[in-house]
Amino acid sequence: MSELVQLENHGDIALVTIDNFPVNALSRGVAEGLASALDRIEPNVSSRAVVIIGAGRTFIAGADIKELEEFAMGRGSGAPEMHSLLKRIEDFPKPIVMAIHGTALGGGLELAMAGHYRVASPDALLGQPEVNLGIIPGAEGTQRLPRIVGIAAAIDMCVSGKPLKAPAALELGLVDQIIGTNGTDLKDGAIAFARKVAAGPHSKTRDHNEKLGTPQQNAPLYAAGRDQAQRVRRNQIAPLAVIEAIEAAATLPFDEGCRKESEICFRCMDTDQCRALIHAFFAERSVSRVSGISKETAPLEIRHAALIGAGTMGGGIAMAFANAGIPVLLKETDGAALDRGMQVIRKNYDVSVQKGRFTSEYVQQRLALIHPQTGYDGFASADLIIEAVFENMSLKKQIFTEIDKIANSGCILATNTSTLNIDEIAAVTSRPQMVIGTHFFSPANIMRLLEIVRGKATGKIVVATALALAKRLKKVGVVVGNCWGFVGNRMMFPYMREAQFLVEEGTTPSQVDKVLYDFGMAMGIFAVDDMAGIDIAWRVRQELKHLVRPGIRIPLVADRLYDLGRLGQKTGKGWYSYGDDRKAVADPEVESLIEATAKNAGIHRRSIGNDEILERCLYSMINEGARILEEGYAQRAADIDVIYITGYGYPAYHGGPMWTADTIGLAKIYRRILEFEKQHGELWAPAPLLKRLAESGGTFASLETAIA
Ligand code: 3H9
Repeated sequence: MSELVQLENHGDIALVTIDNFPVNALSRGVAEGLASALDRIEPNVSSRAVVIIGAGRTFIAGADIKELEEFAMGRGSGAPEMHSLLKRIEDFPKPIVMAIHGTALGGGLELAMAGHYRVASPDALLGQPEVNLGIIPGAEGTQRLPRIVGIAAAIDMCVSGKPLKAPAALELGLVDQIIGTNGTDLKDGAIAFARKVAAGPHSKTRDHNEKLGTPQQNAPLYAAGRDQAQRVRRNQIAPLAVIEAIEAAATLPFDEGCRKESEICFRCMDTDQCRALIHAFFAERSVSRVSGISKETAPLEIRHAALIGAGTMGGGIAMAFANAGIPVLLKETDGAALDRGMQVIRKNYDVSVQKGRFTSEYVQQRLALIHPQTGYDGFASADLIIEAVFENMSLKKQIFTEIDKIANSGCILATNTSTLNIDEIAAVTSRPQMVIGTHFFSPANIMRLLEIVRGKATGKIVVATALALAKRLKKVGVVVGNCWGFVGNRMMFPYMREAQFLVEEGTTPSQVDKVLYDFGMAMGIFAVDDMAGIDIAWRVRQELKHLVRPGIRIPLVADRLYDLGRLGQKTGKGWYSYGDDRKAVADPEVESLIEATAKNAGIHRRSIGNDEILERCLYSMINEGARILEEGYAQRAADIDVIYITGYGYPAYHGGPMWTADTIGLAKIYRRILEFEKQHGELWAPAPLLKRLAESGGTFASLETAIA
């Protein structure tokens, strides 16, 4: 018997336990173990029914994604052949009860649906999240799920990838009974359930065709599904492909439908989107492995936090803490600013209630955790103080000098700077080892990224605490080194620079934004600038002026917009104009301004194609990413990818900028950068690391450096 699958007899019930830490992934070994357990149970006359359950915290969280990755990358044979195992389960002469706790996802739910009954603990989650990996359910899920829940619910589950909670699954017939509401243990309850059904007849899911609907009934469901796929998963292949497979369930006999599903699944697996999404899955999980921080580095406990600044960032951060149940003091300089900040917080919570995200009771509890104040009362007992005022070094230094005196000796002092030097800020305190950068992204209560900036003196425990805090706030913490703009904004700078040069040279903000949006960015860069505020970027430029070398070309139009008071969405005008509906509309005034500015500067204007726009925006970013990696400010290329996917709206199905670069081919990018260098000068000098990798046939993914 395999170590991954154990078999015990509980009287007349055979109990099969899958034990493949940490999430009981349905690997080759698990599939083989299950088959051999069934081989032993079948001839055993004293076993009348079977319960299959997961050890540890979950049922089966899906196929082993490592095996899928090997296959998608052309290195292995992939997930185990599941069809014969599923057939064996469904045709088994004794009833099989699947006992689900934690998650039954992907192949886990597919296996469960081949069983004759499913019981679940009240908090179990059941879903087909394969689209998140760029594939479709490949173990007969698209054929069994519609037979159990109907076409509409199957489309919704497979296109959204969102799991159902056990009570909703019960309503749809995906679960037969919930066990545990009265304190019964799932295993005991499932065994009792199996005993009850042991004598009766048990049917096969594949034989249930009654929920499959008629072509007339289904046509609008497929159309709505395709619409949903294009809306929520723009540009992606798998969500549309999964509808094709579900259509096959309704039109073909079961076995033929399964063959069609396999064909579609293999087609999806052989796409750049699938490879990129699998990369993104593992990348997000690898960021918590930080060089020099071992599992033994125990984080400090954050029981009380304090925040300075109740503006857009401070307010969002306060909400993130309150949502995680951490009480937070929120300080502003005067009552009016504090009231404004609290009003925004209340308004944001009201919107969440209107959208059904939170209940009013939940919101009241969260608001009670935020304590608005104009002084430093209570700061002495905070475990963490975060400064979130605007980007001005002298103001930040003044605040850190003050809080260093008030805070207790074990308190971490963090700055929410997006660009400034952490070491310079830490140097004004008596505890540089306790100072760290926590760069939140706006809106901070929503955006998942937390860039954790490690200064020269920042202690390991402080870094470990920031990583643990990110998890608690339901964010993805990525540790980066202390350089200008850190990782995200440092790469954003050349990206924005090229976008602006492109408009000066002849294109328009709308054309640039459309190219970026069509590539998959959540928003075009000019639309982002308008949302963030033209004044915010202007302020950063003022702090940066001393770093700009004389004679180097700099973008000119953004400063003109600032001078004209076109500060973006907040003033109704920026790169675009905005009406009440906040929709960006191209503005002839901006186009004239761009033309006049270019003329004054002697810039020759020409027609620019979409390929050049995309290449200059992406490659400038990638080139900077290569410098960051080489200088050790990011530990691995995947960290940069996670930063861009979770904080900058980069499409996960392109894997992040460094993964995109590997996919395009570094040699090709290097050659193009050399051409840009010839045309535009030294700003396009290729990063030495890019040159080296391009010449040696290497990739960013194969590198791993230590944080500076
Ligand atoms: C599929 O099933 C295809 C079939 O249709 C076709 C079959 C033929 N495989 O996320 P966490 C690892 S596609 C391998 O930090 P959480 C993960 O890398 C699959 N490894 O925990 C991490 O490792 P490490 C469909 C997996 O509590 C550790 O487990 N299923 C898998 O925050 C802990 O993970 C999915 O897409 C896996 N399937 O969240 C579900 N899953 O510690 C994917 C996890 O070394 N998984 N690992 O970094 C998840 O959504 C979350 O992991 C889960 C737990 C919700 C389960």
